[in-house]
Amino acid sequence: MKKFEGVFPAIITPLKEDESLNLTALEKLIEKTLAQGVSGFYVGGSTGESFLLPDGQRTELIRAVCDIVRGRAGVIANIGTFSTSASIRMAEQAADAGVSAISAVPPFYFPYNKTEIKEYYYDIQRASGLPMIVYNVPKLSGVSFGTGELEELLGHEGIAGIKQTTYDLYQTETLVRSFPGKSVFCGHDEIFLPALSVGVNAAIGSTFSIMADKFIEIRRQYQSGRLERARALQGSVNQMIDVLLEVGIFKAIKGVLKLQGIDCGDCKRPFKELTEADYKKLEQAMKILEEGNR
Ligand code: MN9
Repeated sequence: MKKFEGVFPAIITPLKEDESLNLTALEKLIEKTLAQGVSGFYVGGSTGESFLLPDGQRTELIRAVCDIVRGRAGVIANIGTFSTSASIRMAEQAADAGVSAISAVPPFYFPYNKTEIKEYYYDIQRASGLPMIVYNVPKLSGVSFGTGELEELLGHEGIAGIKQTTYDLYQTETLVRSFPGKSVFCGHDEIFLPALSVGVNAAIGSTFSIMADKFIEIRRQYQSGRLERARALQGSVNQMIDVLLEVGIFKAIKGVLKLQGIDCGDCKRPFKELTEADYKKLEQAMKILEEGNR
């Protein structure tokens, strides 16, 4: 099974005012980050406002990303929805579009037991024939896995890896050590360097859309043993992330992209539009990020 390595932006979904996909902005975003050296893209995840998109639009997005990327990088699509059958349908459409792997948030809202959740993953994987990356995001899904439960999932042959959107590096280290052949992705950009130090070699992150170059550099510095430089860079991206989180992470990323010349529209309601004061904060943070880099 192919092991993923490198930096994968969890891309935002560029929208026009009528909420249709903005394919021109999508292409610009993909080309910009490919030129910076990203290894692939994570599509239709939390950052992509997946659960706010109407039926069919997530599939349209997955198709569009595959068409733009044309095999130059990996494409991992979150096809997780509320039911096994609907997720299988989306996984089949993603397979048809040519994705490298699928991923899924655990089924949520209803209180499923762990057997139901595990079988959800196995059933989708089996039906689609694609490698599956489990999306562990307890903060948003409300589903928490113990380390033993994740080990059981990763022990299954169809499960190719896991996107660890938790701050629990003890759990992450255990998974990396126990499953050297599987892909363990860091899912929190603010702990990218600490994750590298426990053996993680791949990351999926929302902020890579606006500063992938910085993370690629952190990894390069880490790999060449220049830890102080890597730590300084992590510190400078974290100052930016502090502001993004304060403003509201997904809409703030769209705001920064707009300031960088790629207008991806606003996040869908109930998210509120950015205010003038928000834009000022973002502009200031961008300036500090660039200055810190000189
Ligand atoms: O996809 C993102 N996860 C979520 C990854 O937003 C749930 C992260 O990149 C975070 O946005 C980022 C800020 O906490 O690490």
